[in-house]
Formats: sequence, structure tokens, C-alpha cells
Amino acid sequence: MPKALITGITGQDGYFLSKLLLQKGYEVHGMARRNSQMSLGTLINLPQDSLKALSIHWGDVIDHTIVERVIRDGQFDEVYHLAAQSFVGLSFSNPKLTYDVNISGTLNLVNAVKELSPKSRVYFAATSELYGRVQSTPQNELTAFYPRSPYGVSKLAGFWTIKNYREAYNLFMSNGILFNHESEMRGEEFVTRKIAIGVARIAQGNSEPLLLGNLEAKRDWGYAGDYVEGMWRMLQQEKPDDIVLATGENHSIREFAEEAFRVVNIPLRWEGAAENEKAFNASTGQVILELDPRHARPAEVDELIGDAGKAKRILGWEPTVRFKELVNLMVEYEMKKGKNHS
Ligand code: NAP
Ligand code: G4F
Repeated sequence: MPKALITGITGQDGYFLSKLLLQKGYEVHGMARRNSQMSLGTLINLPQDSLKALSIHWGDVIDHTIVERVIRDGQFDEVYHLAAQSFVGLSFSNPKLTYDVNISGTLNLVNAVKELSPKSRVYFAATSELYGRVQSTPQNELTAFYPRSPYGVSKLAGFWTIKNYREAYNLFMSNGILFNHESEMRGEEFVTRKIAIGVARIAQGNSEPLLLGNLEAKRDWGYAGDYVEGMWRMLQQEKPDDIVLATGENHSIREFAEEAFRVVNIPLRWEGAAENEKAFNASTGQVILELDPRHARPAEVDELIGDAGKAKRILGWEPTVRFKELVNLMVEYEMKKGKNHS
């Protein structure tokens, strides 16, 4: 039975990857940082038998002693390094934490593999945030990087650490350059989940408008369930590599919000311009969306769109969930949760 470790197992991707690897017959281990509730984040949504099948090692990736112990004792076939301070907005106010977790944490992991378990194959969660102020469109593995946030900079260090260890020590370490992928398990502060929750609340009678930082940024949004399949495929190849996963289609925050309100049959009317723009329920006149500068970023990534041609060629990977289906499934999930929102 193959054996895998997932760091960051309690996050969105940890949930989908655990499910996938269990289905494939893996022995799945996860690293999770302890909190006062010993809570398991997204994993509580797994069926009980899946949850019981997981082995959890409590530890913070910043602590190299724990990382080394887990890697040495586990001798995993595959290590998926997903643990990160992953929220771009927070990285501006907490750059040191972001660097500690995303750079030192990654160094701790790759060093532990090099010294203690060099046969383990490693997947690193790199990101389309590396492209930041984009240098060409669409972005692929040959596009120059230009990160725009402490998060982007930290992931760039992680990307090059993986590449350097691969070349210097002949280790199997791959970078997945993943564009945004979302789901009903997405953290609540990320814009898609925030919109899905806000729209469901409004549809169920809440009078608070949805507050967003900007409407014009564009993202290439896919479904997390598709993307973890791509991660797994990267570690089944003969050689380690750097590979983009994306849908090749992008939409603005405005389009995401419009589609989300469409799902719950609320007709929208936009009024005003720039930071004073607002959306009203065209039937009732209720303000349902406003701009709030507290959610805007000091430096923005205006537009991302990926070219996943290499993933298709080498991995046989293609996304199955498209934009409208993604918005629909996220909003419907929140609608079903119903009264828990109020
Ligand atoms: P996520 O939901 O924010 O999950 C991040 C995970 O990292 C959580 O389990 C979190 O634990 C854990 N973590 C944070 N700090 C840690 C620390 N110091 N020690 C140990 N664990 C720690 O992120 P995601 O969306 O699943 O993304 C997974 C990875 O892919 C991340 O590295 C992210 O940067 C990267 N990525 C994501 C996307 C995307 O669109 N989702 C795109 C490209 C790359 P807690 O539950 O305790 O917070
Ligand atoms: O949902 P977001 O916070 O995701 P962002 O910044 O694109 O980062 C996510 O995707 C990256 C891959 O490209 C990952 F590496 C990263 O870990 C994370 O998963 O914001 C998306 C866009 C941004 O332009 C942001 O400024 O939405 C804009 N936005 C507008 N109003 C907002 C809001 N974002 C958030 N979170 N909240 C708002 O109110």
C-alpha cells in the first residue's frame, strides 16, 4: 500500500487530496498544527470511516524537529506540501509569519526529505500568484514571474527551493503552479466563498450587504476536486517537473457576484461609479453589494489566466468543472446550509 503525507491536510486541498488518496488505496498521513480545540478543519466533512483511516501528526511546519521526525519515521512514498499561510490579503499585514511558514516551513520539509527520506517524491504547492503583474498572457511554465505580495514572494522562494534541491541533489521534487481553485471547502475569507455565503444569506432574508474590496480583478477559477487529481498525477511521472494547472478561462469578481445572485434569482441593478458603485436588488431596491476599502490590497494582481497545455500533454489532465457550474455548486451548498448562516 503506498504511503503519503499531506502537510496542510486541514485546508481546502487537504480535504480533497485525502479523499482522493484514500480512494486510491493509500495509507494517508497528515500534519496539522494543534489548536486549543484540536479541530481538524475541513476534514470533519469527510465520512467517519475516511476520517478514522487518517493518521494525524500534530505539528507546525516552522518547527524543524517535528518535520524531521515525521519525515524520518514515515518514509513516505509521496509528500504533498500544502501547508502555507495562503491568504494573500493577510500576507501584507503579516509578512514575517508568511515568510516563516511558507519559506522556512518549506525549507524544513525539503531538507528533512534530503537528509532522512531521499526516496520520497515531493509535491510543492506553488501558485499563479508567482506571475503577479503579468509579463505575458496567458501564463504558462515559460512566463516570467513578478510576484505582487509577500505571499507571492514567499511562494517564489519555495518554487526555487524545490527546483534547486531537485537539481542539486537529484531529488524527485515537483512544483505545481496552480491557478485559483475553489469549492464548498474554501476558507471563508477568500472571495468566492465570501460571495457564496453572502449571497445565500441575502437570499434567505439577511439585510447586510456583501462588502468587497474590488470588482474588476480577474481570476482563472477552477474546482479544487479537479486540481488535486493533477497534483497526484505530477508525482506519478517518471521525472519531476514544474507544471501549470488552470482552466484557460477567466472572470472578474463582478461576474462571479452577478452569476451568484443569478443562482438565487435575485435581479441586480448597478449604480454609481468607482468606489461608490453599489448593487441593488432590482425588485426590492435593497442594497446588496458595496465596496469597502478595508478589503482592497496595497498591490493587486489584476488579471490571471493560465495555459495548462503542458498538463494536458504530459499528465492527460483537464479541468471538468467550468465557471457557471462552480458558482452554482458553491452557492447551492450555502443555500442548503440555510439557517446556520443567520
Ligand atoms: P488553505 O485552505 O488555506 O490550507 C492551508 C493549510 O495549511 C491549512 O491546513 C493550515 O492549517 C495549514 N497551515 C498553515 N500554517 C501552518 C503551519 N505553520 N504549520 C502547519 N500547517 C499550517 O489552502 P488551500 O487552498 O488548501 O491551498 C493549499 C496550498 O496550495 C497552499 O500552500 C496554497 O498556498 C496553495 N495554493 C492554493 C491555491 C488555491 O487557489 N486554493 C492556488 C495555488 C496554490 P489550519 O487549518 O490550522 O489553518
Ligand atoms: O479569493 P482571493 O483572496 O484569492 P487570491 O488573492 O487570488 O489568492 C488565492 O489564489 C492564489 C492562486 O492564484 C493562491 F495562491 C492563494 O493561496 C489563494 O488561494 O482574492 C481573489 C481576488 C483578488 O484580486 C482580491 O483582491 O479577489 C479580490 N477581492 C475583491 N474583494 C477580494 C475581495 N478578495 C477577498 N479575499 N475579499 C474581498 O472582499
